[in-house]
Amino acid sequence: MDTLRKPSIWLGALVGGMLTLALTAVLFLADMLAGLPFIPFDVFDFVSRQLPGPLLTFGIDTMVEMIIVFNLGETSAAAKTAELLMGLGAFLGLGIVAMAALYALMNRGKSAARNLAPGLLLGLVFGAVMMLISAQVNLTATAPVLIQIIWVVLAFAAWGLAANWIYNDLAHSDGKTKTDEATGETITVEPLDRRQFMVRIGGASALITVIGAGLGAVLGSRPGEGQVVGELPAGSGADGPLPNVNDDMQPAPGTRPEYTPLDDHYRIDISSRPPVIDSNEWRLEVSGLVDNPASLSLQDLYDNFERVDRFITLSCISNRIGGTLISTTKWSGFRMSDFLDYVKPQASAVAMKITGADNFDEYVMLDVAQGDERVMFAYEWDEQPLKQKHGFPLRIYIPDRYGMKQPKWIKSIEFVDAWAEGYWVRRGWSRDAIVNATSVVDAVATDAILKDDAGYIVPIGGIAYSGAKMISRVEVSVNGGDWEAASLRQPLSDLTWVIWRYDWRFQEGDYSFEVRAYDAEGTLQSLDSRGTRPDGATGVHSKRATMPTLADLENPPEPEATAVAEG
Ligand SMILES: Nc1nc2c(c(=O)[nH]1)N[C@H]1C(S)=C(S)[C@@H](COP(=O)(O)O)O[C@H]1N2
Ligand SMILES: [Mo]
Repeated sequence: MDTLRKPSIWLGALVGGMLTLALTAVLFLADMLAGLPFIPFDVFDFVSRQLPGPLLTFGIDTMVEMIIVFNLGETSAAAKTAELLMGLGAFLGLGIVAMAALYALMNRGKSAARNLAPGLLLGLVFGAVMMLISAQVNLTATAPVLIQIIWVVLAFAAWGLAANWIYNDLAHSDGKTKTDEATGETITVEPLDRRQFMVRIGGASALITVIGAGLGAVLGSRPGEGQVVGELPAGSGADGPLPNVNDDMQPAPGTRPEYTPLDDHYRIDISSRPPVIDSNEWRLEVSGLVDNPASLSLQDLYDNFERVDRFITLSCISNRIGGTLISTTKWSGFRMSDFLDYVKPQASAVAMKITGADNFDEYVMLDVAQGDERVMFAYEWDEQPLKQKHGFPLRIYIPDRYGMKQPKWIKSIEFVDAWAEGYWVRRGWSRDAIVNATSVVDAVATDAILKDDAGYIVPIGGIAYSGAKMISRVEVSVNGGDWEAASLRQPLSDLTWVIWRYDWRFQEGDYSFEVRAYDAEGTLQSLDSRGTRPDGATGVHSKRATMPTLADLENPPEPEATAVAEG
C-alpha cells in the first residue's frame, strides 16, 4: 500500500506557476502559427471592459503616473507594454491560485486512488470559461471558431491533467512498493525525492516555455501591428514637401517634430492588441434611418468618394499638460458631406452610432457631422493605408474633438433618432470632448545657445494647439515676469498645432519658462490647473533650466566645445 504524503497548497501554487507559464507559451505559439486565441490578453481585456469607469481610469492614471515618474519612455507605447505585462501577470496569478485551490481540494479527499478526474474537470471548466471570454473580446484570432474551441478546451484540459498527474506523483512519491513480477515478492521502490521531481517538472515546464515563446517569436507569420491583411487599393504614395517648407522660422532645437514620424504617432485604444481585419472581407455597413443603406468595400470608398488630404493634429483627452499623447500626420480619405449625400439620412435621423471592430462605439450628432466641411473619414495616414493599430481600414475625423470621439476600425454606422453615451462617456468622460487650447515648452536649448553682437541667445520653443480654433499668439514669461510674444511658424494646416519659438537673451542662473496661447478669436487658453478627467487637462506648462556660466560659454570646457554654436 502506498504511503500518502499530501502535497501542500504551496506546492500546488508552484506547480500552477510552472504549468501556467508553459501553457502561456503554448497558447502564444498557437496564436502565432495558427491564429488561435491568446487567452491571457483576452482575460485582461474582458476584465477591463467590466471595470467601473472610475476604477478603470484610476488604474490607467496610476500606470501613466508610474511611466512618467520612472521615465519608462513614450507614454502610450509604455502604457501598452505595461498592459500586456499586467495581462500576462494576472493570467499567471490566476493559474497559481487555481492550482493551489486544486491541491487544497484534493488534499481533503481521503482516497489514495490515482484519480485524474479533479484536474481534468478543472481544466475543462477553465477551458470553457476562457473560450467564452475570448469569444466576447478577442479581435485577433483568425482560425475557424470550432478549431478555436477545441484547441482552447484541450489546452486547458492538458494543463489541468498535468497538475493532477504531478499531484499524484508527489502524493505517492515516498516509500512506493510494487510486486516483482518474476518472484511475486513485494519490493520497495526507491523513494523518488520530491525536490528532484519538482526540479524535473520545473525543467520540463521551462523547456516548453522557452521553446513555445521562442518559436512563436521566430516563426510568427501573423500580421504585426504595422501590417494589414488582404489586398489594398493603391495609396497615393505621394510624398511631397510639407505646405510650410518656405517658412524661415526654424523650431528651437529640441522641439518635437512638427510632422510626427508615423512610427512615433501616439496610440490609445481599449484592447491589448488591435483587431485583425481582412480588407477583402471588410465592409462598412450603413444602416438605420437612411434612404440608401449600404455595404461598402474599401475599394468602393476609394472609387465612390473624392479623395481629400488634411494635415491633422490628434490629441487624447488623457493627454496631460506637456504630455506626448498628441501627434500630427496627414490624413487621407473622403468628406463626411459626400458620404451623407450618398446614404441620404432621413429627416428623423439625429445622430450616427459608429462602431469599431473592437466594439468601441461613439455617437456623432448629425449637426456636428454637417457643421464643419472638414469632418472626414480616413483610410490613409501619411500616404499609406492606415496601420492596423491606427484603425485600418477606416476611421473618422471630427475637428476640435479629442480622440475619444473618433472611432478607429469602423465597421458600422447606424443612423439613429437620439444621441446616446459612447464607450468613454459611459465611463465618466466628457460628452462633447471639445479640445482645450494648450501650449507646451518642449525645449530650453541650453546646449544650442547662439551668439550675436549683444551676447548670447537661448532658443526656447514648443507647440501650441487648440483643436480647430487655431492659434493666433503665444507668449512666454520668464521667472514670472512679463508675458512676451513668441514667434510662430506657419502651421501645416488650420487643424494642426503651431510651432512657436522665443529667443531669450541669456543670463546666468536658474530660470522657469512659462507659456500660454491665444486662439484665432483672441481667447486666452485656460490658466486653471485642471486634470484630464472628465473634460481634458488645462493649465500653464513650464520648464526649468539652469544656464551655463558665462565663463563656460566664452571658454567652452574641452572637449564638449560644440555646445556653443555661432549665431
Ligand atoms: N475603435 C476604437 N476607436 C478608438 C479608440 C478605441 O479604443 N477603439 N480609442 C480612441 C481614443 S481614446 C483615441 S485618443 C484615438 C487614438 O488614435 P490613435 O491610437 O490612432 O492615435 O482613437 C480613438 N478611437
Ligand atoms: Mo484617448
